[in-house]
Amino acid sequence: MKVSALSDLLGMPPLVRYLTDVEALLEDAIGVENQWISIPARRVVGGGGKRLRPIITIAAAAAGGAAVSEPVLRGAAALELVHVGSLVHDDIMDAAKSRRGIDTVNAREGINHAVLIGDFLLARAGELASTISAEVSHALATAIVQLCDGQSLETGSLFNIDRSRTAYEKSIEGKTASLLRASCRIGALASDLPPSVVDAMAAYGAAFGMAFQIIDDILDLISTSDAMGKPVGNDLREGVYTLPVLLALEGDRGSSLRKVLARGIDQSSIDMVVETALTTGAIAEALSVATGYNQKAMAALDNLEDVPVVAGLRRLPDAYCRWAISEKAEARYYRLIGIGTDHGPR
Ligand code: GRG
Repeated sequence: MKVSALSDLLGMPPLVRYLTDVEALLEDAIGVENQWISIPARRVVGGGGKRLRPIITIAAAAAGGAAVSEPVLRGAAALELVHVGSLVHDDIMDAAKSRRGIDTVNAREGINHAVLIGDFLLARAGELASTISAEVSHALATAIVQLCDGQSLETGSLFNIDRSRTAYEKSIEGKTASLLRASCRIGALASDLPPSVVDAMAAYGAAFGMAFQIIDDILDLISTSDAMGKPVGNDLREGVYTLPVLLALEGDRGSSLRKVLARGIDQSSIDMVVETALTTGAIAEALSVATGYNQKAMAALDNLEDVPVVAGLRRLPDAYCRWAISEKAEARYYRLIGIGTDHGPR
């Protein structure tokens, strides 16, 4: 999704300028003399991320009618640093070789350096947050706690074919939704918006974050490795059974799927899971769960003043999901997942 399109969608003409300021803050945060840190940190922070968390931090501030101030931009940069730090640690856990088509730190510089880069990025985020307020620092630290919580729940349930849908949702609430929630909360807190607006924004970010992760999990099954920057079925290979797989396990062909998964994961079992999830409607159902979370996100904004950015934030969750599917899902699956051809690449 291009920033210019996002700025139109959100009704925020100066978004590009704000993001340029965030980039400068990120560069400041990672530009240290020690090249063991600065080189890999620049590669991962500058590695082509969408900057979704900074964008929603900024939009949350603007949605409450506040000017987008310097503290809001520092908060936005802090959130991106936590996001990238968590990805560096995630890549260590997965022994991933590349992300967004770029070498991971564990692959190029080694695991020990990667641990330190992740820690460094988190610490830099903490420093930025501390320049805003104690409340913002607290919100950021809480989000990091929740990220660890969600990720450890996932790690503890690898290859568990009895993983429940509730357990899945609790895990993604921590590992993904908590950071989108914190982005919204911190945007509002850094602008001194009233508690009712802070809470409404946080509820919006949390619900959108759930949909965001569910879409990512769907795409892991029906995208292409080129579009995702990692092999299709990567979650399955790692033993992460996500919502579409859990729904397929609950369906008519659940018992044969169980047997296939119990035998171990190879390319033919991945193909079988994808085919089953598509033809039994499990993927379509997962998509509709994501849509339900998007509706919850929109409803969270009901009591906010109807300024253009609030209307833009209401449009964002559905627009993001449509964009992600149209950019990344294989078009031949559209009919099976119950979406029209208007999702096709533009
Ligand atoms: C050290 C903070 C910290 C956490 C440790 C490893 C871990 C616990 C958490 C990682 C959780 C994780 C990988 C969640 C996935 C979130 C997700 C969907 C990331 C992709 O977000 P995008 O699409 O990424 O916004 P880009 O590439 O655009 O930046």
